[in-house]
Amino acid sequence: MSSRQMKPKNLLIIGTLFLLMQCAENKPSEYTIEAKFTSESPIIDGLENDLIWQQITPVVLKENRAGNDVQESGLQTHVKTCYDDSTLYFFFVCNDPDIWTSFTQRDEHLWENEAVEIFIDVDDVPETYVEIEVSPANIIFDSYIVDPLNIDVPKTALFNLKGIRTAVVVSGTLNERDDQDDHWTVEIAIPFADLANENIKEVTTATEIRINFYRLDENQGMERMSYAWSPTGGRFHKPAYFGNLTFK
Ligand SMILES: [Ca+2]
Ligand SMILES: [Ca+2]
Ligand SMILES: [Ca+2]
Repeated sequence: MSSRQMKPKNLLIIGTLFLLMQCAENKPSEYTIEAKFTSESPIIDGLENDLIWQQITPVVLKENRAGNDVQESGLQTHVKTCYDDSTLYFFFVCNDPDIWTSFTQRDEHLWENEAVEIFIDVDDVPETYVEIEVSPANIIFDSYIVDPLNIDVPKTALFNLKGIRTAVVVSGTLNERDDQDDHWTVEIAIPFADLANENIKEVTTATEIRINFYRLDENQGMERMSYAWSPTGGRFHKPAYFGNLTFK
């Protein structure tokens, strides 16, 4: 046997590792978020004082790479969701000592600064889903991903959610990097009709929806962080890790 040939024991170890990696990729998500119905639609103004938001307990994002809880409350991210007959709503609270972004136009690369993100997959094809980002300046990036491993950003970003509405409130001073900010909130409305695609003609509360929430945060003097509801361990574009959105 030449030194370049693997010993059977080594092959077995590599094979086992490969299988374990496959299992990790395909593990059904334990993450479920339940959207609560509201007959009174929240007002999209970035304020959490709508009655429905008062009735919902948020989910909390974790450190995406390590999968750990965020210990420091001043850095935590909370997300709520609800729906009415036509629309899905989301509310993010991002605790943040340093709120900034340089982008001013739709579909610019918001992920290079600070942003919250929602990935929504409404059809049976894991490779196709909508990516939505909102910056602290209330700029939107929206795209329709068709190949998570090979994303053509200019092309996928041509997709626009026609009826999306967003609002941001900054509690602090946007882009003044040297003072101490508190938090920023993002309120988002997405019509169900905007989520239909070539694989699914109509999206309703009967649709099996897979979803994940993320946030990118970078503060003066601190390490750049990424947060996720269902942590992916690395890049965000891993649909196998998306959680489930259910309706009640
Ligand atoms: Ca509101
Ligand atoms: Ca920040
Ligand atoms: Ca777009």
